[in-house]
Amino acid sequence: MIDWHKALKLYFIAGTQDVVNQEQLEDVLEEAIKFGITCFQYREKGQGSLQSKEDRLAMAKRLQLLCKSASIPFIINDDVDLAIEIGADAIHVGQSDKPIAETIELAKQYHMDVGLSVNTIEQLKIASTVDGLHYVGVGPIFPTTSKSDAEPAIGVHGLAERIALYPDIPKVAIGGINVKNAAEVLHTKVEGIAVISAITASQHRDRDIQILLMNDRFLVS
Ligand code: TZP
Ligand code: MG
Repeated sequence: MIDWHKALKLYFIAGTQDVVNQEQLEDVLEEAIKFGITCFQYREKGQGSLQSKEDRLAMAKRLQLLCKSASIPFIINDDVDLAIEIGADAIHVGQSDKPIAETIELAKQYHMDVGLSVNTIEQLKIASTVDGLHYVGVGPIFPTTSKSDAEPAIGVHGLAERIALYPDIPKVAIGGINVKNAAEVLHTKVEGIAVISAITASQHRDRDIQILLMNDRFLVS
C-alpha cells in the first residue's frame, strides 16, 4: 500500500526528452533519488521522446529498478499497457485519456494505484466523486515550458481554492514550480509538488532538491 500523503512530497517527472547537457535519464534519476525525491513518474512524451515500444520498455525497466532499490513509487504516465507489462506501482492519466473509471478498473486487476490530472474546479469536482482514485495532480500552477499543450495556469490562489473545496483527495501541485516559488505553493498545505525542469535542468541538484523539499536548513533568513 502506497502512502500517497508521503509519496507526493516531491514528485519527480521525466522522460528522455527532458534531460539536457548530454546527461542520461538514468543518471538524473539516480541523483534525484539520492537527494531525496519521494516518487518518480516516467513520462516519455513530446518532441525528442523515444518512439519505439522496445526502447520505452527497456528504459522503463531500468528506471523502475532504481526506484525499487530506493523503495519509492514508480509511476507510468498514460501508457497503461506498459505499466501492466512491467508491474508499475501506479499509472497517471490525464483528462483526454479514456474514462477514468475504466482505467481504475483495469489498474485494480493489476494492483496498481491511479492518479489523474485536473485543471478546472469542475474536473476536480468530478474526480472527487470517483471511487478508487488515489491522488490528483493539480495545475499548471504557473506557466510551463515542459508541456506544449498545457492548460491555462491557475496560480497559487487557484490551487488554494481547489484544496479548500475538495480537501479529502491527496493533491500534488504541478507546472512551473521551482526553487523560487516552491515555498508559496507549499504554503497552501498541498501534499506536495511535482516538477520536471526544476530537477532535470538544475545546475545544483542537491541544493535545489533540498529547497524543493523545504528542508529545515533552508527555511532560515
Ligand atoms: N502537466 C502539467 S504542467 C506539466 C505537466 C506534465 C509540466 C511540468 O513541468 P515543469 O518543468 O515542472 O514546469
Ligand atoms: Mg495523458
